[in-house]
Amino acid sequence: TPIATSDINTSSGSNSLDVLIVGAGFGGLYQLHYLRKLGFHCKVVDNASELGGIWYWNCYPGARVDSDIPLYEYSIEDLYKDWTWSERFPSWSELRRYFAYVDKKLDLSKDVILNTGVVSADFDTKTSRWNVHLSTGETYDTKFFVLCTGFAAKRHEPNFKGREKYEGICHHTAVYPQEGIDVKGKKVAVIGTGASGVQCIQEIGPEVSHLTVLQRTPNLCLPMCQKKLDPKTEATEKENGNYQKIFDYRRDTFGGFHFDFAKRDGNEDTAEQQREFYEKLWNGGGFRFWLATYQDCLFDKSVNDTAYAFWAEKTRARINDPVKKDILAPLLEKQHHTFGTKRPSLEQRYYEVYNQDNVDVIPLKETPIDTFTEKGIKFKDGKELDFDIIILATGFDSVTGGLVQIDIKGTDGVSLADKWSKGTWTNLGMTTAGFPNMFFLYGPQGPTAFANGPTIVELQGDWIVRCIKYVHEHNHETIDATAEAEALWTKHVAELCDKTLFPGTDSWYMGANIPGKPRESLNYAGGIPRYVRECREKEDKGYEGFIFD
Ligand code: N01
Repeated sequence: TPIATSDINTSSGSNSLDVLIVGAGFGGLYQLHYLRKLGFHCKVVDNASELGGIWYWNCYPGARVDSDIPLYEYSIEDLYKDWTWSERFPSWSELRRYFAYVDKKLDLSKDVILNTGVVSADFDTKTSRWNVHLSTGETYDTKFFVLCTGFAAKRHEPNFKGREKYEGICHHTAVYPQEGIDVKGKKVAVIGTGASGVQCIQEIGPEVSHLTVLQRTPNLCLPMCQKKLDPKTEATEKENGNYQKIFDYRRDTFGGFHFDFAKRDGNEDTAEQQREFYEKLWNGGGFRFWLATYQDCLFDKSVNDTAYAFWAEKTRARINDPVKKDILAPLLEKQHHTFGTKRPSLEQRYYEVYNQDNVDVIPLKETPIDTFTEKGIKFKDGKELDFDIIILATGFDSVTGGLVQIDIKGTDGVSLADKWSKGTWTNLGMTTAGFPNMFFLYGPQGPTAFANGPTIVELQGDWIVRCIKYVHEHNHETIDATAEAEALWTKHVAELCDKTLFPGTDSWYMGANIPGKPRESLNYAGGIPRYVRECREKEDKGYEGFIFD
């Protein structure tokens, strides 16, 4: 809810702002809307040529969200009451239309600078303001600097040998051409089977002449159970107040969804009861099998094993070829990782695609890539395959990458990239010491990747808005995290994660997908209610763990 509407604009000059926000996705636009309501003079800067953040860039075939409606939208009544979704899990194009609708309703675009990157920023200790340098050559000075870059703003393109030799079409899913690529009748390779790879593979499999999937690790995909939505039912749900109830409830669940972990351990149930429970979760679709399962599934390997075994049995039954079965859905004895410690993707017809004669899968751990060639890819076993198109679904330098790729220098001139080069340090997952008046949301050491985006974006967004208001109303020049507080927070985040099974798996959650990146818990594993409580406590104590100037 808006806090006040008084005119408290303190900036002067056309390139002088109260708040410069980076990123025009869910997070940045939320900041813009509420800070502007308070009277702050704000601008959002984004590289893209439309609003939507991640949904602008990730327009690869089949891209769609993995949170069900109405979770994946703002909980602002003015917005949800007049918007109708067509599918339970909307596609990227419908999400883009949603952003255009939000823009129109909230009149956002007039304060968004598109087609423009933030290249660098430095804090001027004399004026206590940030100088923010844009790709256009312009510089803005701003009192507050809020980074809403999301967790996937920097794509990861592995350094494949010979990549420059390849003469065919090659794109990463996160910069897929906006106009698409005609894959019909083409020989296509997809490298990577994370969420992006899975969606792309199931979409293009039926269209291409031949598809070769290069899989390093199997994705433990769950059934999406997609369905068309009925506009009349949606309208009734809103009238009955059910949307509002869901939005309220999502703030009280571990992951910001409209379901939560069961309040019992796996071994409290008999094998038969477990099976019945798993069936129910499985048939409910979405992330239920992951985030509404036994409360100890991501802590206790023996319970996790029962979930994995159930998953493998269900999945193997859908794959005809015994070799593909073992590559895509290995039995428990040969599992690559525990269930849920890499993000499971939601799939619609993913496994059936591999039953088509024109679809092959190559297990890269057994048959590694040697080099890209002019026409395709050569493998270490000597096999060479030609492709018209190679799609890199190889993921992101997640969570921290989008922040440190901007050259941000704090009070002592040290860059954020240098500060975090051996490990990430934050206070409450929204600030970092030595970078006054700088905030980030949906970033490191917050619930980020364990949470539904819009839920956490609103919760962190509200905290940041209130904090900026507090600094302003108390006539402070700056707020900065103390080194002690961020050391404690960083330790707390690591301890929470260490109790889980996550550290045992190489995943982007742990920074383990990027060569040389520190291995650490990039996300807060205590769940949203606890996180919000901890942030609120500091706030209620007059921002304990922060210093003001
Ligand atoms: O990226 P990923 P993503 N050689 O890192 C493989 C969100 N998202 O873009 O697992 C060969 O998950 C890598 O292999 P391995 C969502 O949170 C959401 O798919 O590291 N392969 C893996 O298979 C998601 O989790 C949605 O062994 C290499 C793949 O590339 C996150 O974004 C849709 C390789 C990368 O998978 C990231 O998903 C899309 C190499 N050198 C994304 N390097 C929805 O909501 C990496 N790989 C639906």
